[in-house]
Amino acid sequence: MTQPKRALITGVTGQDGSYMAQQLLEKGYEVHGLVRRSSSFNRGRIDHLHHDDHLPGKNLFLHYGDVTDAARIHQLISELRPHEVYNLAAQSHVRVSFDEPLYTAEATGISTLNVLEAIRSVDKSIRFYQASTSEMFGASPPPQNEETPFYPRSPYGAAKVYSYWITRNYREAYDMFAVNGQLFNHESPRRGETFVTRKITMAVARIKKGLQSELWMGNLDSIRDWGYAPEYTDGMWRMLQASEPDDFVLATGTAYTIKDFLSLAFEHAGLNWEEYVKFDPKFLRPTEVDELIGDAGKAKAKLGWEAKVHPPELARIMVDADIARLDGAPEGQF
Ligand code: NAP
Ligand code: G4F
Repeated sequence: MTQPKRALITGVTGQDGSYMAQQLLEKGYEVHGLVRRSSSFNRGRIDHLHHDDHLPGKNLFLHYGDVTDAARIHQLISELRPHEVYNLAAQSHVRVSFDEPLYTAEATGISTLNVLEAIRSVDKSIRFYQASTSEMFGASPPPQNEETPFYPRSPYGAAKVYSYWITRNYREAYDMFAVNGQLFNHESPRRGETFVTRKITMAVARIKKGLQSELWMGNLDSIRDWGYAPEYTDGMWRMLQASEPDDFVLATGTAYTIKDFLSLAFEHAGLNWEEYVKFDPKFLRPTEVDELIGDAGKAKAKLGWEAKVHPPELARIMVDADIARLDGAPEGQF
C-alpha cells in the first residue's frame, strides 16, 4: 500500500485553512495543522472534520505552535517531514495592521522566513505554498496580474510583499519548489466576522430576525474582486501539483463596490440596505486600496483553474448560511 501524502497547514483554524484541510482529507492526505494556544475555543471551523463520517478525520492531527516561533516550526517540520506545506497563518486583517504594524511584520512577514528556513535545512524537496495577496498591488491600477508592480498601502500589504520576495528568493537561490498564490479577496460562510462581506451578511441575518437595527460601516466606495474560498484553496493545491514552481493570481475578474455587495446581500433578504447602514469613521483606513480587479488568465491556462462563483451567488450563499445559523444549524454544516 502506498503511503498517503502528508501536508502541514499553518493557519488551519482560519477560513482557508479549514477548507484546505477538508479538501486534502478528501484526497486521502494525512493532514497536520498548526494551532495557536488560545484562552477560548479557536477550532470552530475544523472541529466537524473529526466527526464527519464522509471524511477520514482520524488523518487530521493538530499541533500547538506559532509561526513567529522559529524553533517550534523547525522542530515540527523536522518531525513531520511533510511533502507539502501550506503557509496560511498571518495577522490577516488590513485595518488591524495599522494598529499593530510591528506584530503584523513579524507574523505576516518574517514568519514566512521561519518556515522557508526550516524547509531548507530539513529537506529542500518539501513543496511550499505562500499565501500572497492582491493587497500587494495596492495602488497599482487594475486589472492586476502577475506582472503588475507592487504598491502596498498598509503594513499588512508591505509584510506580504516581503513574504512574496523571500519565497521567490528561496526558489531561485536554493532550487526549492516554493510558490506564491496572489489571491484576490475570497469569502465564504466561514469568513472571519470582521471582514466586510461577513460583517454585512451577519447583519442582514440579524436584521431579518429582528436582532439588530443598524450596521456601522466605513468606506463604501472601494472596489473588490470577491470569489468563493473553497475554489481558491483548490487553486492553492493545484499550484503545488504543477510540474514547475511558479506564481499565480487567482481572481474572478469581476468588480463590485461595497455598496454593490450591501445591495446584493440585503436584497436577497428582501431588505433595503440604505435604511440600515450608518457611517462610522473608525472603520476607515489611513490609506485605502481603492480598486482591486484581478486577471487570472495565467492560472486558467497553466492550472486549468477558473472561478465559478461570482458575487451575486456568493452573497446568497453567505446570507443563507448566516440565517441558517440563527435558526440553529450546526456549525459543521457550513
Ligand atoms: P484568517 O481566517 O484570518 O486565518 C488566519 C489563520 O492564521 C488563523 O488560523 C489564525 O489562527 C492563524 N494565525 C494568525 N497568527 C498566527 C500566528 N502567529 N501563529 C500561528 N497561526 C496564526 O485568514 P484567511 O482568510 O483564511 O486567509 C489565509 C491566508 O491567506 C492569510 O495569510 C491571509 O493573509 C491570506 N490571504 C487571504 C485572502 C482572503 O481574501 N481571505 C486573500 C489573499 C491572501 P487563529 O484562528 O488562532 O486566529
Ligand atoms: O473585507 P476587508 O476588511 O478586506 P480587505 O481589506 O480587502 O483585505 C482582505 O482581502 C485581502 C486580499 O485583497 C487579504 F489579503 C486580506 O487578508 C483580507 O482577507 O475590506 C474590504 C473593503 C475595504 O476597502 C474596507 O475599507 O471594505 C471596506 N470596508 C468598509 N466598511 C470595511 C468596512 N471593511 C471592514 N473590514 N469593515 C467595515 O466596516
